[in-house]
Amino acid sequence: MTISEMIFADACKVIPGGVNSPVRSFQAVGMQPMIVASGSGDLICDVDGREFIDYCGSWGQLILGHAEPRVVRATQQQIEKGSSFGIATKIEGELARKIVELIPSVEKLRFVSSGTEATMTALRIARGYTGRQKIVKFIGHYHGHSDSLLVQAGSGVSALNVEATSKGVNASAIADTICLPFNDIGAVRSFLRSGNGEKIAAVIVEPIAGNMGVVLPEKGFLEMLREETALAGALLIFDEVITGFRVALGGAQGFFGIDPDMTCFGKIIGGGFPAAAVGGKAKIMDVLAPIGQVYQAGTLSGNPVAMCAGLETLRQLEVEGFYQRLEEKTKRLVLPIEKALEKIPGCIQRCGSMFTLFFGVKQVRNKEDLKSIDEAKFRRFFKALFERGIYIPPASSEAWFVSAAHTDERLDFTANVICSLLRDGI
Ligand code: HOZ
Repeated sequence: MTISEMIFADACKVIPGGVNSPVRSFQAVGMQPMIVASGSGDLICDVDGREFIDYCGSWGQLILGHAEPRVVRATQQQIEKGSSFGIATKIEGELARKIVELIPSVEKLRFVSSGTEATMTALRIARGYTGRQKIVKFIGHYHGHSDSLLVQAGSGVSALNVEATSKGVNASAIADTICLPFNDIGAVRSFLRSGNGEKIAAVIVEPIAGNMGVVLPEKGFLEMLREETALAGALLIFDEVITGFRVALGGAQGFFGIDPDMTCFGKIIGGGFPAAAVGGKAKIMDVLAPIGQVYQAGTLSGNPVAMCAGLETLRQLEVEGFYQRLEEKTKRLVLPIEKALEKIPGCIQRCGSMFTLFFGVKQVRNKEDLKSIDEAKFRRFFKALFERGIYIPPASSEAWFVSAAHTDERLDFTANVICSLLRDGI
């Protein structure tokens, strides 16, 4: 038995499935997870001393790579001054101002600790602000694990049952959640126009889906959402937990030029620590207590260590040419693979440094298309990469991420390994 196997077996006795988040269990790839001991730059190392080039990057959080020296230093300095106070600090205002400066649709924001909290709070704010109950989400989109948003969700939820809805979700939450197909302009427009629009508090969307693999919005889809929600008096919420500061400094909304009413952030804004936020127009955000009557709170919200890590990360992203360099790195990896994919059924869907390689299909536009992907091939592919020291997210419909720490040498090595696997057949 490897040390990873022994630790995992012990963990299974005290942690359900041995993991604190289901996709980490490697169930989707029919393997046992490695137990990670450390990370540095583009590498992670497990307790058995095996090294992996990491394309998961803590699910997109680590845009600068593992243990980035300046982030480490900033957080160490804060920890020496105290790691949590449960009271206002200067640093949270600084990070809030930085986000407001970079994302024009956000005038005020509140920090929470996870993407789940951010989207859950966004819905509560939308209901409090509009006085309406129902929300619209898209089939296969994943916005964390609050009740209303687990309905027909993506990521690990898709593996549960045909409805992809978790057991234990309140029936009234299901009844109040309307699920529509992503990228279907006609279906969304006719739903919102046929007398339903005025019952909808909010439409929540991943502007670039990242939890059913990377699926880009088709031309006009986000524009239609902006137009129709405004007509219906419903709020438009962008879940930018993955895309925020990933695809561009202005997030997906900057990339596509659409101003949502509210935005949820997570991952990158915590710089490797648990931090997330919900933000939007001041008049909407001011429904939150203590100004308004929508309640939300959290001891670790705005945690100073996470705020330091987030601020230091955003400062580095602001450096001229950062996103251009990241794009070049990603192309260095992706372009040879795309060439190899011309000869076999499969495709890469990408925006900036986030992408997914799908087997068995030439295009994925929505959840329906995922039914045709070749899961068995993905499992063989994952295992082959793993054995060669390359770690990608352990499920076929997740996003892969390139970080600023990925070296050209490791990107080329990865591209060569993948191209030869595709060429030789897996
Ligand atoms: N929500 C993540 C997948 N899209 C998984 C998070 C985790 O397992 O840490």
